[in-house]
This record gives sequence, C-alpha cells and structure tokens, in this order.
Amino acid sequence: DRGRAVTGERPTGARLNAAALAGLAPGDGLVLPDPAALNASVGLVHLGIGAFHRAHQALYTEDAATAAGDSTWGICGVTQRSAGVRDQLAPQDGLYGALVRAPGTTRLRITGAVREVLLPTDQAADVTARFADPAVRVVSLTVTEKGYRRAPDGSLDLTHADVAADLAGAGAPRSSVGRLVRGLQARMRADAGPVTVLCCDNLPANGRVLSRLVDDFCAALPTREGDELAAWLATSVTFPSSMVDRIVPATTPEDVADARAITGLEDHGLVVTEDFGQWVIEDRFAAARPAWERAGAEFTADVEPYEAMKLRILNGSHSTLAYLGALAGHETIAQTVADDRLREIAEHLVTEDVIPTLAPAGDTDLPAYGRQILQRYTNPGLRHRTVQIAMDGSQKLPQRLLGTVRDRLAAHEHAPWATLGVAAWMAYVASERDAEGRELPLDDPLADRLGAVRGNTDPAAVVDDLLTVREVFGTDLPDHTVWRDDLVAAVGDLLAAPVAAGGRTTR
Ligand code: CS2
Repeated sequence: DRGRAVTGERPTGARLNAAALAGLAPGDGLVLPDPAALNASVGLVHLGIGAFHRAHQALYTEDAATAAGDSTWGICGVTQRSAGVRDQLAPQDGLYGALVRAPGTTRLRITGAVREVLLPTDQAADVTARFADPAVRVVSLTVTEKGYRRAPDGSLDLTHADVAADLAGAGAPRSSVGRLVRGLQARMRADAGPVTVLCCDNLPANGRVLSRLVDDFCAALPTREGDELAAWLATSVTFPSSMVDRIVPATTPEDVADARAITGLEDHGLVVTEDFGQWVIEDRFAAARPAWERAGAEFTADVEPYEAMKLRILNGSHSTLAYLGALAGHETIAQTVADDRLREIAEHLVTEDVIPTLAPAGDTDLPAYGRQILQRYTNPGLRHRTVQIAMDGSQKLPQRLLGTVRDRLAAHEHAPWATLGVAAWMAYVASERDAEGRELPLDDPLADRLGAVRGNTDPAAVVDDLLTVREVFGTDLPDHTVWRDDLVAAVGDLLAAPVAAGGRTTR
C-alpha cells in the first residue's frame, strides 16, 4: 500500500490536529510540517482563505519560512462570508493536508502554515487587530474575480449594497475592498508601519486593479478622512501584481478517503492539487516579506507579460474546454481533453490565436509552456469538473478570451478559436441541458441578466442579447459586425450539436 505511516492505533473518526500529528511519522507518500511551524507568529493576513490559497501561497509561505528558519510568517486567514473554513480548521489546530496528485502517484503533505482563521462577520475586531499589528507585514488576497465588486467600467461599484455599507462605516465591513481599506485605516491610526498588499487573483495587472479600487473607495469617503488615508497609502503601502498558477479542483469524498487511508485521520480541511506550481511576483514590497524565492517563487520588475501569458493560455483554454466539454456531456477537464476534437481546439487556440498576441515573458518558451499546460489537463487524478470552471463566466471571459480577440482584431486577423470559446460560453448560458440531457448550472453573479437567453435556440438572438452585457463585452466589441457574425455561426453550430456529439464546429 502507500506506506501508511501511522504509529499505533487510533479510534476511527479521530481528527487531524496537533496531538495527532505527533503520532504520525513521515514516510512514503506522507510529508509532515516542521513542528516548529506550529509555534510561528502571525506575519501575513490573507483575505479569502479558500482551497486555492491553501494549496498555493500557504505552501510557498511555509516552505520559505522553513528554508529561512524564520518563524514570523504564520498566516491569519480571513474567510469571506461562510464559517466553513474556520470550522474545518479550528478543531484541527489549523492543520490540513494537501493531496498532491501526479499521474500515477499521490502524496499527502500536511501543513501548519495557517495559524488562525477568522470569520469577519463574527470576529471583526480580531480582523482589525491583525491589520493594526506591526508584526503583520503582508496582506494578500484571493477573493475571486467577482469579489472585487467592479462596475462595468472597472471602477469600484459604489452602488453595490455591501460597498455602500462599508463606505457608510456602520458595522463590520462586508465587501473585500471595504474590509481591506478599513483594515488599512486601522493600521494607519495605530501607526503600525508600512505593509504590502499582494493580490493573487486571476486578473491582469491585479495589483494595479486593486490599488485603483482602494483609491476609488478612499475618494468616496468624506473628504478629510479619504485624503488622510490616501496620503498614508501613497507612502506606506504598495500593491505589487502577481501571477499565480496551480490547479486546485474542489475536494471530493474520494480525496478525503485517500487522505484518510494514508494517515488514519479525518481531515475536514483537505485540499487536492497537482504537482506543479508557479508564482511570479512583482518585486515592489513596502516592508519585509517571506523568502518566497527560497520556495521557488520568481521575482521580477514587470509581471504583466507573465499574467497575460497565463490568463490567456491557461485560463483561456481552461474556460474554452470547460464550456465545450460541459455542453458535450464531459464531467471533467481530463475527460474533455481525452476527446481528440476538443483537445485539438485548445491546441489551435493556444498556438494560432493566443501566442501571436503575447509579449515575451522572461525567457519562457511559449509553445512549450502551452504544451505543458495541455499536458497538465490530462492528469487523471484531478477530477476537475467542467461546471466548476464554467461558473462566473461573466467575470472571467474578458481577461481569458476577449483580450486575445481584441488584439487579433486590431491586427486585422480573425481569432476563430478564441471566438469559438466565447461562443461556447454563450451556448452554455443558453442551454439548459448538455448533450446527455443533464442539467447545466448557470452559476454567475449576472445570472439574472444572462438567464434571459436560457432556453433560446435562435443563435442570432442569443448572441445579440449577450453582446449587450457591457461588463463582459465593453462598448467596442458589440460594434464589430464581422466578429458578431462569426459568433452567430459558431453558436448556431454548438446549439445544433455540441462538438463532441458531431457538430461542424471544428474547422
Ligand atoms: C480555473 C482556475 O476555475 C477556474 O476558472 O481556470 O482556477 C485554474 O485552475 C487556475 O487558475 C490554475 O492556476
């Protein structure tokens, strides 16, 4: 078997925690944290402690701290709204496992990177105290694309009820930007010193995007209050951009059972991921940071080419495969790329449409980078569901596919494969069921608006209606009639017959 590294018997149902950790021995397939990590003090606050953070930045942070022998970088994770992660990790002394699935092998890494989890609606004062703590020198975020509450023009949506409440300042902050700005304000008042705000969401120029939203929030505050805060931010806080990459599907009961088979313990905080990770960070810190370079992160003066490369090649092909795969009745991305016609679409997308739009990213070999990504998708151990990636399409399409479309159109070229990806999103939104008759969920913050085309089988009507969604297509793309006609043709093909079911869409 996997070399079960458990010493002694334990009652079934025993939970992973610090005491149970002492009874485990590292071995084949089981990696344990340095016990000293459990005594680390909090140095980093993370907003949005979902599975992605726990499988990516948290592990880099733990590795960096171990390599540097620095015990001042424990993580305080702040959940967005639900008590889930806090209730999973608190009884486990913050410990959880990352099940790393490579083709043919699985290992379980237990980590102690997260030292505290706070539920902001319940523990607002504790969140504020962390922001105001001089020992905290980095605040990072993964709150997902929709978590930034942007208006169609990219500014902070001041009309959103949560943002408006946070500006009014009554009660605990409810929006991510509000929570961040109110926390920074507490830090200023406490004179707790400079801090770096590090955005780790899949948005291009993510540091600049966040810095602008923070500025918008300050500008909407009463003048004196806003000016004072803006002046402090200008001298004490930086917002570097970063490119993050690691595939982290939702944890399944099978993953939990596999982890249990290795440790004999229940882990309610388990995450599952691949044996690949990348993190490229703009080197612009206002204060100290973990020695992330010792854990494999790369630092660079200009991260934007890396972000465009990753968003357009990986996330662009991921979303395209997710919509095409879901329509065709494929449950996972691995199943989707096992379908030759769908895999070929992703290959064409990367090499013919995306790569010509990209600037060099360091010395990255772009075709090889693209091939490696498509290879990662074949990993049979990752049951990454197409409908999981399909969610929040309105928030994802612009940076994943529409930048490619715009750049190709500006160069007087077609972008047939990226256009097919956009058409697949439209067909997905319009379809109530997949090729096998199973229901397709429409999980999107704009679902009310998008839902108007659900069940509509007229491709021109679907395209023309969805093109008016300014949050997605802006004001330029709807006017591009040639592109609109290409979309109508592709949506027509997909609605008539999804690709794998024999549609005409592969050119
Ligand atoms: C995926 C990403 O869910 C999605 O939309 O495309 O989460 C993807 O797995 C990561 O960005 C990979 O780094």
